[in-house]
Amino acid sequence: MSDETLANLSHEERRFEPPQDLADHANVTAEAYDEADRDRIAFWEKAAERLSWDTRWDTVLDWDDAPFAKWFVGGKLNVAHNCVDRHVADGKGDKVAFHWVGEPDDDTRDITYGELKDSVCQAANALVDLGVEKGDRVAIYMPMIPETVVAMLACARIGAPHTVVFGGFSSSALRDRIQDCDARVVITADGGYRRGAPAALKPAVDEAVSQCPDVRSVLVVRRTGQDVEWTDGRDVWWHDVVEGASTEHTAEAFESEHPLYVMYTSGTTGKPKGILHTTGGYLVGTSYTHWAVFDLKPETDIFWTAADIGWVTGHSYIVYGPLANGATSVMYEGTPDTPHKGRWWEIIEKYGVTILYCAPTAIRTFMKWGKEIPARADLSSLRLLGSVGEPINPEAYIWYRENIGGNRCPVMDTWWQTETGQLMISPLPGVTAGKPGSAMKALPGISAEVVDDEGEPVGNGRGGYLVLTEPWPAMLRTLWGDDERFKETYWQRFEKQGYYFAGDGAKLDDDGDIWLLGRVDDVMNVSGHRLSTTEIESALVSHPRVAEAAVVGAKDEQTGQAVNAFVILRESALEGGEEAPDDLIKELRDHVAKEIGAIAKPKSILVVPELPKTRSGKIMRRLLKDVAENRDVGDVTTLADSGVMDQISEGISSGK
Ligand code: 6R9
Repeated sequence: MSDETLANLSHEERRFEPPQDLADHANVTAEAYDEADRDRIAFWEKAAERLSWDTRWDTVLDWDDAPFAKWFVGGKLNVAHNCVDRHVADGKGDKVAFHWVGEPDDDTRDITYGELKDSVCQAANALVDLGVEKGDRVAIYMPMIPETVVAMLACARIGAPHTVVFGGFSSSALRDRIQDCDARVVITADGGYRRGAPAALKPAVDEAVSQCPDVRSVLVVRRTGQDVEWTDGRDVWWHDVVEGASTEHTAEAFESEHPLYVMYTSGTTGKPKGILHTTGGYLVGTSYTHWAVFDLKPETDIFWTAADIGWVTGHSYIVYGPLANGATSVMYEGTPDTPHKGRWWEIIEKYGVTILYCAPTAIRTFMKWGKEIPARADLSSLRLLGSVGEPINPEAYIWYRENIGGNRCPVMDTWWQTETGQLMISPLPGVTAGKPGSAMKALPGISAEVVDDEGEPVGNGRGGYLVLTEPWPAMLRTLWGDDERFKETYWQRFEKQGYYFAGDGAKLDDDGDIWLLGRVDDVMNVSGHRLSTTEIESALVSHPRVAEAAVVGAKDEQTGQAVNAFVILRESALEGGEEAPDDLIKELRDHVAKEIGAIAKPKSILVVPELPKTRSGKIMRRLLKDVAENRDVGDVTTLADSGVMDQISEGISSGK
């Protein structure tokens, strides 16, 4: 990273100390860093005591066969028992596990831990009746309904690793994933609600499964009541086989390293990568970080991860972490603008949500819609905010803090990956003075470093590659069925040092705090200057008229690569429509030059109505690059809304 790029950092002088009251009662104090530094293994061993083990481990970490880790070796436990049964046994059967909110108004359900236990046992019995055995894979292709959680926990309960596939993915994406992990049973629904209308799921399953001859059963939840095709002998209704099953099921304890789930990473081309997570370490890592970073007080907090379960964020922080901690969570089926743009704030007010965890892309969308919308709701129950998925630009951070957090809630910018399973780099709410735009430090027990091409630490004030230097409990164990690719993808780059290569660029500021710069393949080279997409995007978003920005480097004869920007304007900025886009574009280019330097000035800026995003909110810059380089747009199957690319192309042809 050039020093020019780095210099932009020093503009950010704002600091937010932890609220006094939160700090006084925080679950975790600064002492945790010292404790973990003194003995990382003992630190994680203590964290493992949070769970209920059937058999205690003999060895905390076995790293002899690196990079294949084994955590809590010799230990045995059942994940569903830890997430549900033990809370019921502790007298919390009547406590709400989920306030579930369907997309159609007034379509809500509260599910207690007692009810969840009964449903999970019924589903476990039904799966056993369908012939699912320990170790068999089950694919789950569902909307955001309680049965999705029940299905995941039922699989965990009987030791059958699940693979949840986003409900928004196409039938071919589903087929590839079923085939890659050789799932024999698929759990789905007739459909789910999306943007005010039922969206079908079953036809995609029928199509996918027609090319998966080994799938013998498809278990179907009736959610929308729409018509479905039926294959006798293969398809079974959930209400027939689950709801009639016994609520008694004895959970068997599995080895700590027994596979829990496979999650395929989205947005990459080629064969999907099946990230494998296992039992003990994963539950230790997710439950500890959920408790520490969100300062979870299970008796009083109402926790809401506003994300899809088909994303790792949903797995770790809607399902496993919160349930292991006995939390009460909100789970919402639909989109933020159905039936109106204030839906989230209405939900927060209604349930008294205290902790909100969401993606910067959502925050920037709310910025675009205008602060008047959240201002109409009473958000005073909130005490802590979280962000995940992409770097949060300082502007979005401040907007979130002010307009959602009422200037009293600290913002946890959490960096992690499908591969890491658990939060890795984040502030601690009772300890850290937050800086807008920085994810701050590796959490206690986690070792991160920013290194150069040779794997040497770059030191403060410099940029390079983010690496993780020590194993951690919830780390991926391998890629499903492909140990070689696992080694190549994550461990080969810094093999000599034995570091995990995260694939993200990062820099350390003068205090040694970490700033994420996006994927390393998002770094541009303009006339020999290395520029980060994130930084130019942040500069654009800091202009009052810009809500969202995406930047790509497109081939350029003169400069090697040139900066191409795509921007969405804030709605309030459009009111009156006085200014001609041409003037605005000049103004934006000058603004970037002022914020970063003339070298970063975008060659072109295109005003667009939407940006292409995955359902986890990541901008698919690859597609914008296709547009910028005048190529046909590539695979759009992992886009949340595949019509977006048409809108962008139309914008170009109409000369906007
Ligand atoms: C949890 C999740 C992982 C990639 C990761 C990075 C980006 C996630 C971030 C962030 C900056 C943050 N990312 N959180 N970048 N700041 N707080 O998103 O998993 O879908 O696997 O994506 O997302 O680039 O490498 P996943």
